[in-house]
Amino acid sequence: PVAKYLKDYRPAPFLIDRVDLEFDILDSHTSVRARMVVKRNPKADASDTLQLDGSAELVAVRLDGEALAPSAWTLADEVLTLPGVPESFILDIETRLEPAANTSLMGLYASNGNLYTQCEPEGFRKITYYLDRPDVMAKFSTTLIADRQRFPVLLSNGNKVGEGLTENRKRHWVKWVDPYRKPAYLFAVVAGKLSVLRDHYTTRGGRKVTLEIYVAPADMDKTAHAMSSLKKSMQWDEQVFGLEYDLDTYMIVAVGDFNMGAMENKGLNIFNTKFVLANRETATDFDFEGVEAVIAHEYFHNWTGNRVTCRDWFQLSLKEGLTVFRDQEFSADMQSRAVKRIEDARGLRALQFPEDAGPTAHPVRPESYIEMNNFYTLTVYEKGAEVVRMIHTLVGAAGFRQGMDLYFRRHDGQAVTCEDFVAAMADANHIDLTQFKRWYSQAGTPVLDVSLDWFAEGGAASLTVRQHCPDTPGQTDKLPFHIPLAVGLLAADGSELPVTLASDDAPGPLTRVLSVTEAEQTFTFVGLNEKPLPSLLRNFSAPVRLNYAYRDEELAFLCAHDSDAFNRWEAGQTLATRELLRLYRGEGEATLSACLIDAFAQLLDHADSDPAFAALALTLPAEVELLELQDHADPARLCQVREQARAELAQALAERWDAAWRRHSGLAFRHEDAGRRALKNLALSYLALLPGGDAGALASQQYQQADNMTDRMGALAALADSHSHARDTLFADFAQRFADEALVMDKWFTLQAGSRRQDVLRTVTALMEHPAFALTNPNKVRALIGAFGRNLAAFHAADGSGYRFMADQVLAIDAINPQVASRLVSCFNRRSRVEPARAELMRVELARVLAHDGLSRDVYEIVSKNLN
Ligand code: B3K
Ligand code: ZN
Repeated sequence: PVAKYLKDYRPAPFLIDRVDLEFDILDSHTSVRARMVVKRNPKADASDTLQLDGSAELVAVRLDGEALAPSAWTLADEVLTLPGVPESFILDIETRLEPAANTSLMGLYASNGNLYTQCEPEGFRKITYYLDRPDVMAKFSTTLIADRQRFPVLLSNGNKVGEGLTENRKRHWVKWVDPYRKPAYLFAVVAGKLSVLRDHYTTRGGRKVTLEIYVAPADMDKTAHAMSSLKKSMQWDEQVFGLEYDLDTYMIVAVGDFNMGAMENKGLNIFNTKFVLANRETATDFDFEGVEAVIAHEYFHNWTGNRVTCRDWFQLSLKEGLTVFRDQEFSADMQSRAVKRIEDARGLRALQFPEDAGPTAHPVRPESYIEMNNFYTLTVYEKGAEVVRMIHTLVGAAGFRQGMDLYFRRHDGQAVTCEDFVAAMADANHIDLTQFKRWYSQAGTPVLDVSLDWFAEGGAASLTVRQHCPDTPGQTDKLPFHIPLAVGLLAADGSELPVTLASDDAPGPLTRVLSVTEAEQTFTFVGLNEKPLPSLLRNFSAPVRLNYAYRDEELAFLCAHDSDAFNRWEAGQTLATRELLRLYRGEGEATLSACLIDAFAQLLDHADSDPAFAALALTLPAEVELLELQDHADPARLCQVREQARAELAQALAERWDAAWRRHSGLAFRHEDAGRRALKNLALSYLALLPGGDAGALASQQYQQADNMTDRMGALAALADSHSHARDTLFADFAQRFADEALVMDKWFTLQAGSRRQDVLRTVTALMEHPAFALTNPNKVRALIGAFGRNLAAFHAADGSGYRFMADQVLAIDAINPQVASRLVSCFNRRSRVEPARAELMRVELARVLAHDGLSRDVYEIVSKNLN
């Protein structure tokens, strides 16, 4: 397999102005006719050889109406070459597809008898031969013809312009026209038997939009939340960014077989059922939040992605980083801003930081790829969003809006680069973001080492900040980043002191954003009557690791008093991390310090004022985060130490947990009580660790009385690690109760695959035979096998059984769906973190995978980087 490079980008030699597609859907196959209006690209080097991407079965090629003899073209390596073509011409291509045999879920595929497409990034070439690259933007029309009974619903992008019956009246046709130019990756069709929830939204400008959510008939009772999320998103984008919807119909289709979360096809979003279907009996609070966020994300893409798209796939973060930032802000406005920020930062640190430190580390704008599907990463999405957020922090909300306005004024209807986005932000705000752009080109997580010197005589404190960024594959000796560092200063009584620089003529703000641009830099704060305690990187103002030599008591103080909620949470986490690593290394007492237990006791005593925050603050750092902080780690021991610490906290605070559980139990369901449910379920999970406690009874009681999935799952989760009779009863009841709910069964699989029990591998192997499991369905694979890969204790079993199992599954799934397989194999990426004996067992399994005949490009790319 060969890599493609950003530096090799050239404009396409030809452009496609229009494409008219006809899908003839038959029992045995689908035949596709594409008529394209092609012309030479005046902005590219002249050429009379047209090369189209494609891997579908080619039936016929006609140029300006003339059938081309097979000698007039060549087809090799998924490229159709037509030499000696005129300046402009009409090309007709006919292909034959077998959607029922397409298990990759890219291009046109079947799910449950219906047909769906997925084209981003390079799936359109599985449908026809085309210039399958995002800078070729054409106007599309689509005609679908199919049996009326089997495919009553026929959808494509844009507006429906006609429909009718065929001569024998058994089949019908529908024609769609999309008035907006778009790259092929935004193309979509759906055909099948679906029910629809319909509603309306009138835009600020007065456009009446029909909103439609298409699902399997049995799922109609789970569509209301998605619809209300869509309306909220439409309104929010008008209010915050002045952006309105631009077609008369907005359609969302839910499908159970889908490679990722959802897809923003113009006017016709296709979603994983997981991010559409939700009602109180089947979905947890977390699921509800996820549906709202993903609906918003795809809707926001209509402007950031579709109206303005990417020049090439290296620019993916142009649309993804920006759109994630937008959906994060939307969610922050819909719920608690501080809680949302903590959740996002926690996710970034637990998942993206390891990626940035591992063998597949890459910049937000990658420089090369073998398989583009491998680059829909946490770095491109989540770190990309952090990069956009830093610009927002540097220019402020109003400046950011001006930058967005300028971006759309300049680039509406175009395919552009990350540079273009940054230029709009810089120009609108008259600032220089040249150095800032290193965030797009340099991989790795920068580390800030910060110290404070106090000068009592002058009432001044100077903060020295040193930054460095570790080497990553192919990148060494990185240049300093431009880092917005938000800082506050606390007095001994917990009050906030103004952050005043010597150059200020009045007292400064209580939170000040410092621009750190050099490898080492000192900032001096003046006008202080006492030595302040610094609160650093407030609200997680940059995606960096920060070191400051706080004393434990200082962390406990920040945890109790910082006005910045993020840093209150952060201080508790830092304290806990220290304790866990100390226990892991066997330093000092073999029990938790009183300082940590007191800090947790205080958090718990004040929990009811913001239970959602408290639930986050009272959760110990994840095992994956701890793994990153330890060389030659023994994952089993890390897990054991964390469990031991949880057991200690359970005992030390037993009465408080019990009281918290009781205070928040037995309430009638209200969505807005999600925080209380989170706290209650956390309390239950601690109570379950008390030796001789009655957690089994409490959990059973909660399970039986639950009027919502969050509580039912909370009860089940609390018992997942135990060997009790109550556990077996509840798990069996759950499986029976929800046997027909695919998404709920996924939860049941995940809980068992994530269990601490010794027999987890045996359980997972047995569950692969369960009637609700299917290796061909990505949700099932992620729920069971993916969850096992995230179960550090089981995956890293000392005998290598976890590694062997995962490698076997990767190979089995690669033959079905390479995208899913390559995500799974990433659980081997932290090999360099673990102790040598395990690392060697991992290497052996990776080598076995790499040696496998017919390995996909997707898995090859990840594994070969891993073995380098
Ligand atoms: N743009 C799609 C992702 C496509 C992934 C292809 N492997 C979903 C999203 O980010 O909105
Ligand atoms: Zn996206």
